[in-house]
Amino acid sequence: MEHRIFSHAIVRKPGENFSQGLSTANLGKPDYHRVVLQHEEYCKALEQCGLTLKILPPDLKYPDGTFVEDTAIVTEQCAILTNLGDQSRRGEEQGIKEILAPNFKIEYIEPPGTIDGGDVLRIRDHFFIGLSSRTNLAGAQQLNSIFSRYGYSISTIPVANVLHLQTGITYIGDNTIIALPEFAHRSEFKDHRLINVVGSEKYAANCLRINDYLLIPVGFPKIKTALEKFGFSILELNISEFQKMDGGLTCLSIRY
Ligand code: CIR
Repeated sequence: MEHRIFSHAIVRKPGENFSQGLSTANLGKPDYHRVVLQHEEYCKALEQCGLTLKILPPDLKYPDGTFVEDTAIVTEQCAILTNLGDQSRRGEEQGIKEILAPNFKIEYIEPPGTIDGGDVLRIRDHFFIGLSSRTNLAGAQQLNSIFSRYGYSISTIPVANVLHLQTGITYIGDNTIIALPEFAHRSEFKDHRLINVVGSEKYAANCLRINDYLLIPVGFPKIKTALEKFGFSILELNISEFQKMDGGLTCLSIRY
């Protein structure tokens, strides 16, 4: 299957303690008022892409809980609840399970395996799993045995210089990837058309293709120009406050 048509997404509103989440960015403290506005704009963009949203309320137990992508891997056939890599985020998946359980066969990653959904990059029916500070080999092996029952394949990729695999590479369909050099030159991707992301635009390596739209972060003109010729409707979003907490466009939703 070349590119999935998505009809739904789950998002969770950021809570007032959002700035107490995990961060390595050194970009300062997010402004909560702007966090809320940017999240609302993000939700509107998803709706513009044709998605029906399930908007969960903030959960103050989990300052990083708005980064829902990390909690579950949803395919056409099943939903896998991850065992999040950082202890402080374990349990975020429970609220997501309630939404997915009526419609999907639920599978689980269990200790000692850990996976953050941000480390899972799907290209057609293959899943690349980033081995990162959050996702370990035991998690990838569990995912492999789950996916082998559903006809999906996986392989692993080391992640060294970014938080998650998807922080550094996006598949936009049509056999095309956007990637940082760390991933762009790997043999796995040699048959793909490549859009290189230069160092000064590193943050734009995480974009989000939804149906006929491509969401990109605002303020990265080189990547925008490179993407304009692909014929997507490009939606530029300001998510500066989420960048301060190491988050990007994909992390803020689970699409299916
Ligand atoms: C964390 O460090 O877990 C959060 N502050 C950011 C998670 C971003 N998630 C993602 O890229 N999928």
